[in-house]
Amino acid sequence: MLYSAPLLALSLVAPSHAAPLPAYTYSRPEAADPAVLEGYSFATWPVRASLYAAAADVAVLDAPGGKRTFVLGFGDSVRVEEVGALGRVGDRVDRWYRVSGAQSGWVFGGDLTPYRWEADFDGDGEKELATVAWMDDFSVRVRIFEPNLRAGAMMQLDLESAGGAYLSQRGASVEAELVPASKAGIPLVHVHVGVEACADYRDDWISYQSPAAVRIGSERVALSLSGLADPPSVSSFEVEFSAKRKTAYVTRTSASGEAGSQPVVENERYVLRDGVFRQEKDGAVER
Ligand SMILES: [Ca+2]
Repeated sequence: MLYSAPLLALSLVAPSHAAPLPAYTYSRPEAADPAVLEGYSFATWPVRASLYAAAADVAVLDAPGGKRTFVLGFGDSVRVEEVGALGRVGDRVDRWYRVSGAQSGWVFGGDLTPYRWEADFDGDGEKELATVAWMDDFSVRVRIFEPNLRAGAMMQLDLESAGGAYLSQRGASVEAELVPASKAGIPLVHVHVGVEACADYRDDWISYQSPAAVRIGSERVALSLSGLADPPSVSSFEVEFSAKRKTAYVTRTSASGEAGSQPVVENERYVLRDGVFRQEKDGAVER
């Protein structure tokens, strides 16, 4: 399941603005031999795609697997100029891309991500940089970087992949967005991991908060909700944040699909404390 053929066709007819990007996928069947490059599924980014260095110190090479000529900083933007061959770096399988940006050259796809934001996550008046990227072990890493702190002021939090259990595969697709403070009370990185249909999926909202006296903070899973699409058995959820009250209302709906059974609807209320939405039960907030 490589996406290169249709996407390359798309990019040929794309107008001056970039075509929508494919889903940010990284997966392989559980039973597949990790050594076989063709067993992996991953997003093939089209020419003109805008991507970002997912980590610090991303190497720009003079050729795929060649000599390092430049190093991209965390979150630096690049544009895809040419889609190269399949390759492996360490345990990671992805394509090589010739990119333009701070320096033209070849970058390994595993070092790039479509997801990068700037926001003042901890509310100290300075913006942090955040990226979301698949890791070699099929976990999803949320990195948050303090540009004005000394080198190494990078926080990271790894989320286990959902979406694979029902398909006997490792990895899945990720969709991520920045939820602004105006919506949730504090900025959150929202990460949805799953696949299109017939699978488990999970939504996590990640916060970054710093103690007042110390500038470097910590990432936390502020809220984590799981669903299942395995018709006729289905469970889903909806979340409504209140920035003003710093709360989250979760409505869970589950249906077994058995004849005569009604969907079960449950409502939960969460209160934001120390960067985490804590469930309120019987008027008390869990610790
Ligand atoms: Ca900040």
